[in-house]
Amino acid sequence: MTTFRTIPTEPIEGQKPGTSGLRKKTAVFQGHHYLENFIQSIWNGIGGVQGKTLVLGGDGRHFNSQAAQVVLRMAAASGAKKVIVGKRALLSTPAASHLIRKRGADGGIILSASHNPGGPNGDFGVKFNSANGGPASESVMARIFDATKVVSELHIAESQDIGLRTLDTLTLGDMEIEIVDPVTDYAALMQELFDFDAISGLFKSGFRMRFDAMHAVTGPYARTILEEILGAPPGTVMNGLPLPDFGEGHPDPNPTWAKQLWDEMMSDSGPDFGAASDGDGDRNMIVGRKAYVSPSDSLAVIAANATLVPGYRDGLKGVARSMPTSQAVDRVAARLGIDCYETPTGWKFFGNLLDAGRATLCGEESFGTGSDHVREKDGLWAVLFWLNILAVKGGSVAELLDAHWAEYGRNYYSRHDYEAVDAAAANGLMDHVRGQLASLPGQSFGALTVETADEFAYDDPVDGSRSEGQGLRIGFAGGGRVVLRLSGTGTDGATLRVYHEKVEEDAARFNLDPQEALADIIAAAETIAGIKARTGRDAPDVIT
Ligand code: VG1
Ligand code: CO
Repeated sequence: MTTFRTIPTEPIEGQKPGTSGLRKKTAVFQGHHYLENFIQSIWNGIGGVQGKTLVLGGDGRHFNSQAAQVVLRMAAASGAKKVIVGKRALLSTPAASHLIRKRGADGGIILSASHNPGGPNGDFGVKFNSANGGPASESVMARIFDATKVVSELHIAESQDIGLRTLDTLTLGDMEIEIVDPVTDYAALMQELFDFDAISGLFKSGFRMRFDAMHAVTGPYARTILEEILGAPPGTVMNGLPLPDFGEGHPDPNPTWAKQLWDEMMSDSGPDFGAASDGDGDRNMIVGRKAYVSPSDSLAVIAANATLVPGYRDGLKGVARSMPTSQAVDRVAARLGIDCYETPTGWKFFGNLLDAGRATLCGEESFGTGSDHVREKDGLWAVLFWLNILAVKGGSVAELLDAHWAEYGRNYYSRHDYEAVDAAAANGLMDHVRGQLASLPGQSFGALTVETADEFAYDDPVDGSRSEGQGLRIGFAGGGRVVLRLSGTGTDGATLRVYHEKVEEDAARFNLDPQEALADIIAAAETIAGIKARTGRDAPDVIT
């Protein structure tokens, strides 16, 4: 007999979800009632889970299993009908999104702090997704946050070990727990969308690839799909074993943190194609031999070539990108004669556009690309998209990029991150720039003249909701831009993100180092924002 308890609790300050769920230091999540308070507040914020079916999984980081047990015990105590959980409580974020949709579940909990480091000294996180499979909207998250401020009791089944290591169906009180293989349904979906014969033919022809799973959740997915189903040689997947601390790494697929892969790809004898994915499997980095594909360009190339891929043969309904993402995809959309939406940062803003059939592809400059096949960004999906395009078109990644720029022009792009900056200094910097917005248009910085300057606000065309304060943007004559915003996923002080973009139409200048090509934009950002003086930093911590 399962015993349920009602335990009094007190609200804990600061449980405000950010860009993607609630992220805190692991030790904070492990603190007294911290996780329990937040989970109870999710239930309370969404009107309870009585009779509902939920999906549950996580990226395998430290505290994943223990937290999954707590979620199950709290779902049972609040009357949930069923929880579908990945074996060992593992599910990548896109696989969880797919499972919610496929099973018609009412929502899901994803235990992940995504690209943030894990382990006892790292970060932990909890995301809540709605019945459409996507991150809950701002208004739902606001109700959950409100619930954290008044939570007074916790409902939980008494402590016990719920075995999640075998594919079984269990019960906890009246609640059913169905344990599923995390990979099977996701792999089947990929097989529906992509030409697996063409991709396996590519591998048979001797095409060499390296996929860096960064010791995070995509290891098992990549091994099954790339090596077992598509026949890529064993060893194609590196760092494929998920580890609770990601092997002491930072599971963020970019040139800085996927250094081992990067070095291999930048050598003359490197593989033909490289890719990496993040902690929870929703991000991707694409890189060819000596050819880095910026995420913004990746989105544009995918959009331009989408009809080569079976799942997208009928064309795109529209595309969407987050505001700081480069405008490379806008040019493709214009050529295709389809709509291009500009949304605030964070995948939750794409949900309505995807649900309403207004956009087929979405992307963010932060290594996120996805489509209407799920309601999250999807790392392996993007990798398979590139493989499918290369298999059909032939040629190298570098050639594909060159051909794309020759057709559309190149949007040089770079993001500079200043991490763990003093929060007051970071807010001061934003205020300083905000104060100049009205007077910037018409001013010149070197050869650049400001045309527009504003603080981005988004009016959702589907539900009419308005989201304000979504980043400061300064537009220059000729299409260059600087965007500044503060991160909503960091857990140390503030992280300042400065996004730079410049449009190049001269083919003789398509192969510059982006930092060089953007030098005048970067200098203008420094002059306007006083970044060095205000952050006390000489250079960004991470450049992508
Ligand atoms: C960052 C990225 C944003 C992304 C978010 C979640 O947010 O900039 O584009 O959607 O992370 O990605 P922020 O607020 O720190 O800039 V994931 O893969 O970490 O869930
Ligand atoms: Co992620």
